Amino acid sequence: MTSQQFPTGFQWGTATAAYQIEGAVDRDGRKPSVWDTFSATKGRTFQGQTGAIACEHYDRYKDDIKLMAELGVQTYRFSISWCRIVPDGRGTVNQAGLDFYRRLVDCLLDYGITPYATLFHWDSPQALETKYGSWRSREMAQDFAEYVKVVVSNLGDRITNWMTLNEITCFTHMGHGVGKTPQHAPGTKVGSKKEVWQTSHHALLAHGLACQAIRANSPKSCSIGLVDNFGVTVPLYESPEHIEAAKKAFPYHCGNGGIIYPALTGEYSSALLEQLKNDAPDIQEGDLKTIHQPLDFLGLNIYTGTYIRAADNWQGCEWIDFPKNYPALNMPWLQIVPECLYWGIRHVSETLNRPDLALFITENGCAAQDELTSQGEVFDLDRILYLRQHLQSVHRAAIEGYPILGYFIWSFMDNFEWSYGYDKRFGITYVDYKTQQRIPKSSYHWYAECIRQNRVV
Ligand code: PNW
Repeated sequence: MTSQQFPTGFQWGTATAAYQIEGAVDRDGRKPSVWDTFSATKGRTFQGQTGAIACEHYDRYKDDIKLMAELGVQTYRFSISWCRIVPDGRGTVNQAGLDFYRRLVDCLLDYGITPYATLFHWDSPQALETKYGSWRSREMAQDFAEYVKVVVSNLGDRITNWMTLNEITCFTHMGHGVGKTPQHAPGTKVGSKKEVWQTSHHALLAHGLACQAIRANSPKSCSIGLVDNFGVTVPLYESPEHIEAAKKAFPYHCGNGGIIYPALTGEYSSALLEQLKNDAPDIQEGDLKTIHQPLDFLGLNIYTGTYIRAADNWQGCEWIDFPKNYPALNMPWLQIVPECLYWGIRHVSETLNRPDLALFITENGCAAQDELTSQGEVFDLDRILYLRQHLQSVHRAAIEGYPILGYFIWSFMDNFEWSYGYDKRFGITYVDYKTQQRIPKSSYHWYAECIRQNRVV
């Protein structure tokens, strides 16, 4: 057998998100999202950059999808912008917004690429932030479900793979802060940690109500997932005691105990609740039942991990800091921990006791300091190094029998990296922001070969 061969049917893909690539923020009836407002506020993003133009994907989607088809991917994960579909957040539906995504999806289907649509990737309608503080209010969950109903009843004939919300902790915990200004939109300071936890609780409710709305309104049988960037606790090395310690540490992380536990088990992890004490959110009767919907898959966004060792303390585990000069890529949090993908997959299956649940790596990738040569090429050898090692880790999980069905590289092309603006490039396709030219990097060609051979090359 050829080495590092993936199981037949393994799905190869790439991922993007609406605000990071589309631009065209005031076209065809779209109204502002919190990211338009936040990035236009002085001092919030790198050099005051915004997603107003981004990659002009709104107008260039056909060429982008053609390039994606040449790459050979079977799947594409993108997000739908709430403020294109329901520009005020609730109320009037904007037909032109639906039409854009219909054209986009039809183009994908023409090339035989299966669409995976994320219904929310951080771009809340500004109108709802102004009206009631978006995720600080329970009303947001209901309004989200209404928007989801519109999308699914209009596009559900051609999209059958849905993801509700992307990375709940990023737009709740990183968008609301106590004391200091948060790094993500809406960038609101709140009075207590409890209020922050309340925002993620509302997002979980939105997830639950959205699942119900999808099942009730999809014209076809479909599959539904949640996408989370949970914390991967990696054993210092693979001895039985460190593996045990990494498992014990797992439910303490806020994205694990506070997001995937309630979504998958119907309970916040007891480890986390003990730690939160009075900071835990208020949970109304029936909330956990609403949040705990049957899921067809879980999407894992994994870029790095944290090393854990066994310890003689009450938790039985200890978090280890990275030493100075530990290998990292071009992002403050991007320490290279290739085993993180294997352990992320294994922990979700085993620690949450869900060996049946289908998993996708819905994001994995890295920022590198890409340089365009005078010949107009980008030799991103560091990205290939990173991706190859991480894919090997996915491969290990696959051959050990974990239900990992596919892998999406973040990202198909360089894009607006939130508060880092265009300073950080995650794409396997280079975007020249002066000309909007797309230039496949070495990693694009490498990935095409992996897909062609269905193995890590
Ligand atoms: C994800 N961390 O965010 C998002 O889903 C993407 O939109 C984003 O472009 C991509 O990863 C790269 O940043 C993350 O602090 C934000 O570990 C923060 C972290 C990880 C992922």
